[in-house]
Formats: sequence, structure tokens, C-alpha cells
Amino acid sequence: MRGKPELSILRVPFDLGAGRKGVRRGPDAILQAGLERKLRQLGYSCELPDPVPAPSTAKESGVFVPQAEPRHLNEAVKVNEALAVQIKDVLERGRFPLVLGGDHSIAIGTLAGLAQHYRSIGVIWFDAHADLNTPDTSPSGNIHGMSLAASLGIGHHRLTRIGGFLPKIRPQHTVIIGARQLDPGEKELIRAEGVTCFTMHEIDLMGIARVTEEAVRIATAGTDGLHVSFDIDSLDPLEAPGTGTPVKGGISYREAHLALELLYEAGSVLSAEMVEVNPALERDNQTARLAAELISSLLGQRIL
Ligand code: Z70
Ligand code: MN
Ligand code: MN
Ligand code: MN
Repeated sequence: MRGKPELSILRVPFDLGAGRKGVRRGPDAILQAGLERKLRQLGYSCELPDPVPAPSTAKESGVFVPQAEPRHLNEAVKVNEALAVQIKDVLERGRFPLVLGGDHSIAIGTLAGLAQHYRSIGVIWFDAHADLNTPDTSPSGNIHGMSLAASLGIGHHRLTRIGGFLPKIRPQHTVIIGARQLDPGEKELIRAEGVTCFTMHEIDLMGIARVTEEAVRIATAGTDGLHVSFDIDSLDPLEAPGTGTPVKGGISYREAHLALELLYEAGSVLSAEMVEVNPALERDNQTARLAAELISSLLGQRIL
């Protein structure tokens, strides 16, 4: 981003894309942690539209067998179509979309809205996972494990066609940071499509500053700018316990802040989303407070 745009905070209280319930309360927990006050202190004006209508009950879809329909497909399509429309509207009004999830399946709708407004966008996807499964490779049937693939145009046609077109993004402008738990089909897809994946191994080796620098270079090469999709489970569970699928050995508190500070300085961030904060799985709102802090770093908060 350049300068201080007006922000639209879009709440998406949807959790049917995840295996566990509770992330639907993420948006309100992050707001309760003082997000709006922090952003106003940084000099932004914020609007807070009504939450995107999100179905919260569905009949249990039973045991998932590979190649079956993803779980809660109808509900996920509905919320993502609605989110795409809202994102597009926010962009047309010249505002910066800040999306609060919800589980990571909602990235499909965010990217669908962005891709209708911009000619070309890059993505930096912070995650312990890659979210590159398809109904054929998914071990769970959960759509939050398929959202990056769907945005690349790969997977179930009803997910890839959200917004009425595909793909939303290109593998050569897509960067994953923080991965440490990849399914076999995801590893294959990363290699076959040429998605850049900085796993924890590369972060350890290169340092988060160089990783972030490289990620910006890749995501902005020939694009209008980049979207930051931040799954809070990219952080180490010691810092962020309130999430459905914690994986040890994650990004540290300082690494996360530094990466987001560098993204702000890069000046190429077009939009952002924070997902997978589950207040039901933690105490004292620790993870939601961290999420609010991290958003502040991405939007220009500095120590001095
Ligand atoms: C696994 C799957 C996932 C988030 C879990 C897990 C995916 N790869 N994503 N938590 N945020 O079921 O596809
Ligand atoms: Mn369903
Ligand atoms: Mn994710
Ligand atoms: Mn994840």
C-alpha cells in the first residue's frame, strides 16, 4: 500500500471449511483485541460493514473418502461468492480490504474479488500448510486445505469458478511462507506448477528478512501488487495456540512481525486477510490479540 488508504474491515464468520468449529468467532475476537483503535492510531479511517452472511450450520457430511465432494461445498461457494462481491465493491470505492476470517477457505472469495478489479495480482500465503489439495488429494475433504489450489484454477469446478472465471492468480506470482506440513499431492503440485514455497527450512537457512524480500520480488514481478493471506497457524503454537491445526516448529513472534513490517515498507500490498483464529481453543484471547498486533505491523506500526 502507499500512503494511508481508507480501510474496510470485512468480517467473514465462516468455519465450515475447517475440520473444527469455532473460527467463526475469529473476527469479533480480533476486533475485541482493539484492532480498530490500533488502526486509527496509525492514522487510518476504518469502516466496518455488516459481516458477510455466512451459513453456520450444516448437516454433517460424514466420513470423507478421497474424490468425493468437498465437505460443505454449497455453503463455501455461497459465502465466497458473497465475499467476492463485497471485495469488488470495496475496491471500486477506492478502499483497502482487510478481511477477518473465518477459516482459510474464504481466501477463494477474497482473491475472486481482487482478480476482478486488478489486471494481475501476486499472493504471499503465510501458512504451516500449503492449502494446495484437490478433492483427489485431500486427506480430509476440508475446503480450507484446498483454497490456494482453487484460486490457481485447480480442483473442484465449483470452487475454481467462484466469481465466474478462473484462475484468480498464477503460480509464478504465488509464494508460500512458513510451510511445515505438506500432503503428498501438495508437494507434487508445488513442483509441477512452479509455486514458490519457503518452508521453515528456508526461513531457518536464509532468515525471514531475505525470504520476505524474495517473496515480494516474486509476487510483484509483472503484477499490480500483492495480497497477503495470513493463516495464524503459520506462527509457532507457543505464540498462537488458538487455532485448529497447530503444527510445532513455526514462525516466531519476531519473525512474523519483521516479515509484516518489511511488507509494509515494500509498499506493494493491495489487500490482506487474517484467518484461522479460533477463540474457542485458547485462553485470554492471546491469539486474537497477536493477530491484531500483526495486522498493525503490516499496516505500518513501528516500535519507534
Ligand atoms: C490438510 C488438509 C489445513 C489449515 C489445516 C490440512 C489443511 N493439509 N489448513 N489447517 N489452515 O486437510 O488438507
Ligand atoms: Mn454441507
Ligand atoms: Mn491455511
Ligand atoms: Mn494452516
